[in-house]
Amino acid sequence: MKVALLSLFALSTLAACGGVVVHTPPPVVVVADSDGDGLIDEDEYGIGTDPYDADTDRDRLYDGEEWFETDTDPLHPDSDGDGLSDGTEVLDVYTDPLSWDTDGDDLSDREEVSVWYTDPTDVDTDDDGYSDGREVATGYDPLDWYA
Ligand SMILES: [Ca+2]
Ligand SMILES: [Ca+2]
Ligand SMILES: [Ca+2]
Ligand SMILES: [Ca+2]
Repeated sequence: MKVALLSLFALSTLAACGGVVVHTPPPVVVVADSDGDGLIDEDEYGIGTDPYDADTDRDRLYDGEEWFETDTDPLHPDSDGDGLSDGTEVLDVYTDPLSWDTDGDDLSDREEVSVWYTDPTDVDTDDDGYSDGREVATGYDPLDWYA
């Protein structure tokens, strides 16, 4: 018998060529990020953000950015509750979106930016040796070295 001389490999090759070829699709892994914000839909469902809205809390930071980079709450536009949105702190005034008083002078980031116009990242804006918070509390001008 000629066939008896064929190796097992040859036999299986013959069988494959003659048999029905069944295409098995590779396993499909769903990693859809429908809104393109850097968080896959599945994670968004877990976190509670909207998988079809790149910026669920409307603070100008993408859900994925908040989750992976700034550590801010993608469901709350003002994570530290200082009155400035996370987007404003990160993109505009460069303060800490996770601290209500970035420079520790007892004036909140919002107060410094929109009330006293002092530098929220400088404890003593006018460099007179007295902190902005202390000047405000004692009636002095935190923007005037002489007052
Ligand atoms: Ca997403
Ligand atoms: Ca956001
Ligand atoms: Ca802040
Ligand atoms: Ca401050």
